[in-house]
Amino acid sequence: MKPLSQLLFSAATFATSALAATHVYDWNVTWVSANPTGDKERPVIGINGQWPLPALEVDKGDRLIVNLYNGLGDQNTSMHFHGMYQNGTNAMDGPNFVTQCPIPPGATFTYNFTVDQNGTYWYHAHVAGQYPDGYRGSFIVHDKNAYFANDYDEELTWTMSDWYNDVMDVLRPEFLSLYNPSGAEPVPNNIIFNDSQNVSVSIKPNTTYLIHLMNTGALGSIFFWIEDHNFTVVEVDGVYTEPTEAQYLYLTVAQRYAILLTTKEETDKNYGIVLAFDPGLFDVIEPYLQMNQTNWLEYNSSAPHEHVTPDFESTDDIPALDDFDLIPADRIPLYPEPDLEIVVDVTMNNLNNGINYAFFNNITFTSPKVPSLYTVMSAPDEYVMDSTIYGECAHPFVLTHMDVVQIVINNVDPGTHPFHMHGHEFQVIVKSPAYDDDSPTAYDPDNHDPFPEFPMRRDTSFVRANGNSVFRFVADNPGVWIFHCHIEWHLEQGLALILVEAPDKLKEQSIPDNHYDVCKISGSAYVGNAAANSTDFMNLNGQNMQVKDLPSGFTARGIVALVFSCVSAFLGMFVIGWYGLTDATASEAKIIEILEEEDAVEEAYRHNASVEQEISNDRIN
Ligand SMILES: *[C@@H]1O[C@H](CO)[C@@H](O)[C@H](O)[C@H]1NC(C)=O
Ligand SMILES: *[C@@H]1O[C@H](CO)[C@@H](O)[C@H](O)[C@H]1NC(C)=O
Ligand SMILES: *[C@@H]1O[C@H](CO)[C@@H](O)[C@H](O)[C@H]1NC(C)=O
Ligand SMILES: *[C@@H]1O[C@H](CO)[C@@H](O)[C@H](O)[C@H]1NC(C)=O
Ligand SMILES: *[C@@H]1O[C@H](CO)[C@@H](O)[C@H](O)[C@H]1NC(C)=O
Ligand SMILES: *[C@@H]1O[C@H](CO)[C@@H](O)[C@H](O)[C@H]1NC(C)=O
Ligand SMILES: *[C@@H]1O[C@H](CO)[C@@H](O)[C@H](O)[C@H]1NC(C)=O
Ligand SMILES: *[C@@H]1O[C@H](CO)[C@@H](O)[C@H](O)[C@H]1NC(C)=O
Ligand SMILES: *[C@@H]1O[C@H](CO)[C@@H](O)[C@H](O)[C@H]1NC(C)=O
Ligand SMILES: *[C@@H]1O[C@H](CO)[C@@H](O)[C@H](O)[C@H]1NC(C)=O
Ligand SMILES: *[C@@H]1O[C@H](CO)[C@@H](O)[C@H](O)[C@H]1NC(C)=O
Ligand SMILES: *[C@@H]1O[C@H](CO)[C@@H](O)[C@H](O)[C@H]1NC(C)=O
Ligand SMILES: [Cu+2]
Repeated sequence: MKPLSQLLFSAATFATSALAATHVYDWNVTWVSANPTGDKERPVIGINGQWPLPALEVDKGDRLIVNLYNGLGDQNTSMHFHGMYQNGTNAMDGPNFVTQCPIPPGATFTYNFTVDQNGTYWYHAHVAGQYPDGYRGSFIVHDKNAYFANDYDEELTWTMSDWYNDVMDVLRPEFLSLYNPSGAEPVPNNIIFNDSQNVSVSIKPNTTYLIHLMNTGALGSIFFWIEDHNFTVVEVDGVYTEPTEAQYLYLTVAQRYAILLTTKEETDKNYGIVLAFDPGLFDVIEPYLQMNQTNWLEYNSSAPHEHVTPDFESTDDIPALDDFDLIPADRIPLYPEPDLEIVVDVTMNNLNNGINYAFFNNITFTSPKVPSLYTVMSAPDEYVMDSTIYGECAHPFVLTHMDVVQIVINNVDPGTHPFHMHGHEFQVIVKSPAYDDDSPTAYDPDNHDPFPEFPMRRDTSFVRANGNSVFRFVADNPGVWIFHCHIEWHLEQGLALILVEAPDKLKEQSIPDNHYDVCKISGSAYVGNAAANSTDFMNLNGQNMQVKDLPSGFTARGIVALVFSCVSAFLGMFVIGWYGLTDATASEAKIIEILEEEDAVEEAYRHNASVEQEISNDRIN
């Protein structure tokens, strides 16, 4: 028998009432090493010396307390519990400079909230492109009252993700660079299943499994299916759906599904669990990139494990379930006509430093000096409803409590963008097809398909190339919520805005001292407006602004030409800049400054060649 002290203190989980438990985790976040693909051992971000990261599992109603110690040494960090509404606990949401200060090395930040939701979630860093370094894990909320609670025997969690052989500290500066003016995203090296590959999942015959699926990747959308097995979708992003049979699913990064799968009665054969990248997300398909990956539903370990070769001409032919057709099990009808409509155009373009950025209505998200939640907390009541104080380039929209809000997204970009809203799920009431590059099509309020009667709701929904989408939700959760593209590269490029929801009500919430302590340690301001002015909230002098625009007419190709001409001039091969670049601009000065370092010349040549290659690929696509 264990001594009493151990019985009391060894378990991190203890019941606080007959119903709800409190789970306390002390997580030490450090660099460890891993090689999930067999390709390359690389640094990854682990927890308590381990990677893959722990799978979080709680029951609905439980409290979760994570004491997060930043043991990385060289990077700030944070944690976001993706899909949690953080209703009443906005301070626990995680994004840096939105609801908290970055957690510097050596500091501990405590996340503490109750979970009153169902289903399939995940957790990941929300700072400086960090989560693709492996800093993400699954988070499952069990619900014994689920309508399908008695329809399954066992429960499984399968994650899927793209995988890079290089760390973000290498990839990020190469991506956000003058030498990558087209903004071509780094293409992953591989695809992984449950942080591994070629996994055999040993299952029992004639058994029904509830399987939680999630794409925890940075960029790649993934088609998912199981050879010769159909299944029933019962949940998307934490929202129960009416049971819907499916054969193929499509998961963008950050999307989740829960399915019921009944295994066969015979055990003579194993079946492939197949993951296939959507090539549409990648600018170039490097020859080394394996586009699909087989794992096995293993009925019999001594039967063969055969690789499945998807027999589709192209991924366009994969008849994946359209989530737009799903009906939420609670049958919440279409929300009424909106009180507030936010219309945003999505574009990508270069700014004056030659770097390619992403924009909502010409604004690329630029962090305020003070986390916006702390601006709400420190501002006098008469200012909180004025979006000015949150900073122009944090792109704030102030919402009134209980308003019906409609977000219209017009994608004036040839890429697919999976948009994620913190603090809510939203109804997806329009999801247009893709359009050609020469005819991006905006949502037309006077000419659209009828809205669904019971629209599907989720927290991450993608907008197709050059298409549009309309989301609706009720502003019933006071908080500052970031709304952003979940492709981590695009978030780094600034494809985000903030919803400052009912700041007058939000002021009733409190911020633990520990959170402000972290600001003090990291040297971040935590009172005042976006410019950290706490004496005059309407004075935004000194706020962080986005980089200036390029001179008009300047294009990505122009920058390539400029870099090329500078390199050539440097080498003495007098070449005049193309595209009429007679005006020596700040970016040219910058290029020259960079090129003054001799090593950079060779580097520039290499990049220049690959950029031109990518640009021509862009044109072909
Ligand atoms: C975190 O882990 C590192 C590496 O194992 C160790 O040096 C450090 O003392 C740990 N810190 C805490 C607070 O647990
Ligand atoms: C998985 O199988 C593929 C194809 O056989 C192989 O290339 C890859 O190295 C395997 N991955 C691991 C982690 O063993
Ligand atoms: C961490 O955050 C602080 C406060 O914003 C900032 O000054 C510092 O540069 C950041 N450190 C890194 C390594 O990004
Ligand atoms: C977590 O939050 C609850 C509710 O606000 C509070 O009572 C409790 O003391 C907090 N625990 C920690 C460790 O911060
Ligand atoms: C897959 O990963 C989850 C954690 O996310 C773990 O619980 C499960 O056991 C793993 N399954 C297999 C088959 O490796
Ligand atoms: C499979 O399960 C069903 C229902 O649980 C049962 O009726 C049937 O006999 C089982 N079949 C076999 C081969 O065990
Ligand atoms: C799965 O569903 C498809 C489409 O409805 C059907 O053609 C196929 O036969 C089904 N497969 C199995 C194994 O039930
Ligand atoms: C969560 O589960 C409860 C049953 O436990 C259900 O009534 C509710 O509708 C579910 N929520 C969603 C968003 O599906
Ligand atoms: C699957 O991978 C193979 C080998 O890389 C490739 O030839 C095939 O086109 C891929 N199919 C799909 C649908 O991804
Ligand atoms: C964005 O900038 C373009 C070009 O300067 C302009 O035509 C357009 O109206 C701007 N859009 C918004 C929403 O401000
Ligand atoms: C937040 O809590 C309030 C009060 O209980 C409730 O009315 C509202 O629906 C909740 N919002 C979300 C997004 O959970
Ligand atoms: C804040 O605003 C006041 C009044 O406009 C101004 O005098 C002061 O310099 C500002 N402080 C900062 C830090 O910008
Ligand atoms: Cu995007």
